[in-house]
Amino acid sequence: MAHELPKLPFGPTDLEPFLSAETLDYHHGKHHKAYVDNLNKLSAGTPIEDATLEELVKTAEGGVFNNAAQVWNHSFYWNCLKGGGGSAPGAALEARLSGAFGSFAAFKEAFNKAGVGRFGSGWAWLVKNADGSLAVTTTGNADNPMRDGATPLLTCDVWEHAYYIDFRNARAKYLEEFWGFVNWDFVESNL
Ligand code: MN3
Repeated sequence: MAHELPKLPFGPTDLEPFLSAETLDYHHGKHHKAYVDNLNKLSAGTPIEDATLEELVKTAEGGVFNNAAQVWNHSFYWNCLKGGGGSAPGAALEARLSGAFGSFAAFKEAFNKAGVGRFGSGWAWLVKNADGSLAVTTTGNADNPMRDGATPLLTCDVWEHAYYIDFRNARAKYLEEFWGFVNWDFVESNL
């Protein structure tokens, strides 16, 4: 069964002033779509044709992995964002973040530092480890924490294509503005 490009969970201008409609048009309509199209080309008529996206993210290698993981990562990233912004973590999640990182502010600082520090292209993540602990991590290129048995809770795409139109080379500024548009209900649903 062919993989499909999911619709964005918000309208084209709903993330302004954080991300413009032009960014969404390119990032979702061209980059994300290209990963879906490439994955379908690589899997049509092969033994992985009926594999689920999650199976491919966990077990595939090479080009199939790169495209499958980028499809998954981008769909997850869009779900981490909330049209209109202005959401905040619920009390229980905020307490867990404070327990793990010292405070909610310290968690955001750790996440931003990790995202800025990821050399080249990749992703910043909040994950739940197999032992239930929360951690901030980054992955390079298409890589995904599920490969290491962790559960992704929140991600931010730190590939340059995610922020170059709106923030030029200022990845740190992009990460700062990201917090105003996080969908905390989605983050909590991944716990
Ligand atoms: Mn991207």
